Amino acid sequence: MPEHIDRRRFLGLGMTGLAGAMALGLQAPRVAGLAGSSAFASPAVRTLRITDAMVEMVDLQRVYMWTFADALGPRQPGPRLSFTEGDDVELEIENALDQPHAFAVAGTGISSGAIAPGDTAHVSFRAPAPGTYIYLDPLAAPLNRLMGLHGVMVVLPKDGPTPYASPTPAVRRLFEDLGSTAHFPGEPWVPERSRIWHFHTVDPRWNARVEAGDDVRADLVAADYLPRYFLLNGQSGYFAMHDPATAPRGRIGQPHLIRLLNTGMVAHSPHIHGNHVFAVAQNGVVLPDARFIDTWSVGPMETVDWLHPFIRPPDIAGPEDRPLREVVAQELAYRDDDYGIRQSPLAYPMHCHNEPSQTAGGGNYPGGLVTHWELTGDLDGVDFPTA
Ligand SMILES: [Cu+2]
Repeated sequence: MPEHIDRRRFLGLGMTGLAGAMALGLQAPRVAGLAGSSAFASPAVRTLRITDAMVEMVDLQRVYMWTFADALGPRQPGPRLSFTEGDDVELEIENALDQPHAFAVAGTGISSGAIAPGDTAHVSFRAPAPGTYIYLDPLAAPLNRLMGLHGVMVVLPKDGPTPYASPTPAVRRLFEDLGSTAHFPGEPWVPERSRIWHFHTVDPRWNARVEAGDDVRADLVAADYLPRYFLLNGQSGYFAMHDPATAPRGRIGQPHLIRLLNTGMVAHSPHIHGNHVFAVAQNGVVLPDARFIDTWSVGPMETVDWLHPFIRPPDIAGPEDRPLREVVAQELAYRDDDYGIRQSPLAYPMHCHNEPSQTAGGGNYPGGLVTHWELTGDLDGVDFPTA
């Protein structure tokens, strides 16, 4: 009987996993981005179990999925792996399912090869160049990945002002300018201010076939795929939007890195409001320029890193020599008395411009791939008042 993952929980863990996380003192919703994953710091041996789970979608439908589990239990997506460049990593991969599976890191030579049902493989590697990686089961592509066998691996450099070991001059300049120039007043980027936006799709017709024990042909899945759920870090709609581990949050002058990746079957066009961002790396390559954009296509199995500058939103009119808490004091003081909805802190959406992805279950809006970022205070360190 597969474990049940309650889609609505912040942690996205099964009940056992949730209790386990609490026992370990981990507060996943609070330790966001890289800080969250450092709880599993390298270079210890780490076991990933390839298993199954019933995963609750945003409309309460339960979908059979495959997943990588660790000591905290199964989750969607799999556990985040975080290393420093040059770390010696040792993984044990257990295959608890009934057909061959594998572990590989896309874009690298790291692979377990096929693991027979019930077997365990050992994978040793040295953490590759700093960047954002997708790990997955590459067998029966794209079926095993779409069934849920995927996760994120982040590698950080040993030091330096950027997330990369060998940044291009433009990207190095961008990060060096943060907190040290008139156009980016405030603080430099620090690794703790990072988020991951992991996109995925679910077509439950295929999951049901696999659950029923059918021998599903991967080429048929690719030819007849109709996504019904769109996930962001394993969640959708309200739950993706309000998970502090997903939504960047800070004052003006506290830049964030956002690592976007797509393990689903359709391309996404994430669009961010309030600030433009800089695209600094794509598919493992640090970009030669730092393009200032507000939307960017992320196709299946692609990655892109965004530097979100957290500047004062240029769309807010008013004297620039006065703090926002004075310029928009009336707006920040607004509170809807019927619903208790506040306008402070300022929140700006990120949604996907491929509109069907904003829905769930064939039309429920806004139940799809959507989140936001929050601006909590001014450059001088004073938080906005809340009504
Ligand atoms: Cu938009």
